[in-house]
Amino acid sequence: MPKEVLVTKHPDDDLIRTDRMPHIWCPCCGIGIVMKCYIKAIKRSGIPPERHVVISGIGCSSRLPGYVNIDSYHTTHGRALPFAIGMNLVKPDLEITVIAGDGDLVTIGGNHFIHAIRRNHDINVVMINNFIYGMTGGQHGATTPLGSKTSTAPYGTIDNPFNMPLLVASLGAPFVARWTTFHVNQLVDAMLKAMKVNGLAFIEVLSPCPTQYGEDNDFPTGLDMMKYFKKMCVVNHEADLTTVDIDLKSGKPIIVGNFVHKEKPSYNDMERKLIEKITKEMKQYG
Ligand SMILES: Cc1ncc(C[n+]2csc(CCOP(=O)(O)OP(=O)(O)O)c2C)c(N)n1
Ligand code: SF4
Repeated sequence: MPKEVLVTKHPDDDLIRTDRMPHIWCPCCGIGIVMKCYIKAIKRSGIPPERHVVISGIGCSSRLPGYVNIDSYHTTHGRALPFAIGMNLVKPDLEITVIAGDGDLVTIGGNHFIHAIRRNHDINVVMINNFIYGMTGGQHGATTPLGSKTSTAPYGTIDNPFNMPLLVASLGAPFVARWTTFHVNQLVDAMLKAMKVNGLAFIEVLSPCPTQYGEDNDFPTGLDMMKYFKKMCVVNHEADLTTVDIDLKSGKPIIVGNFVHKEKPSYNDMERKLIEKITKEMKQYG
């Protein structure tokens, strides 16, 4: 009879801060799946872990960097991008990924977000869209689907949400994708593509928050939302982005895919060129 082998170590333990466990996330929350995908992407990227940096703001999603065993920064609510931009300008060789919640990134942090995309800073941005402010009690934000019941809209929201892929593509980002926590392989692949992009790469990841969103909106468990993603998602990399808004009430399919993948000079490229030009001109004038 083969001898029983007791496994005491998980293959990803080297990239997890196991001393921080147990984590804070609720059972069936999708954030842990995103973390697993990010760790896989780091391992497959060919870039050594010491060159990866992960930065977040504040929220349930923003706790993710605290559990990954690489250099990580848990900053202030909505301000992960200013930290990331500063780091990218000073240390352009680092592979910087911002992972944050939808509330953090585009509700309070919306202004930083649009300008970071416009200038095309070389940063990977993963937005975990659980449709709600999870950590603080289920208030609605800029990505909450119309008609959702929330703690601040008990009769249903009347605010139109952002169509994130359309918004980001319209600002010129060279990489724009949307996946869900159901699409783990596609999400790892999108993260790997994002790491290779020269400029701002954006991935929206739809993720269950059974505690603050699902319970009041017909997805009482995380599994209910995962089943919904499985049933309703349609992969269309060529989708017309004006049509990919999310409506969880009407039976409209959720369009997922790698929608934009193009080359474009990053802010660092433009700055380098400018410095070269000015240096040349200054030399001419002695
Ligand atoms: C300047 C500031 N405003 C408000 C808060 C309170 N706050 C902390 S987390 C959070 C919401 C986080 O929501 P989201 O980014 O969607 O992440 P989730 O918890 O859903 O993952 C808020 C409003 C804060 N910490 N700082
Ligand atoms: S409140 Fe929602 S987002 Fe936060 S840990 Fe719980 S399930 Fe996840």
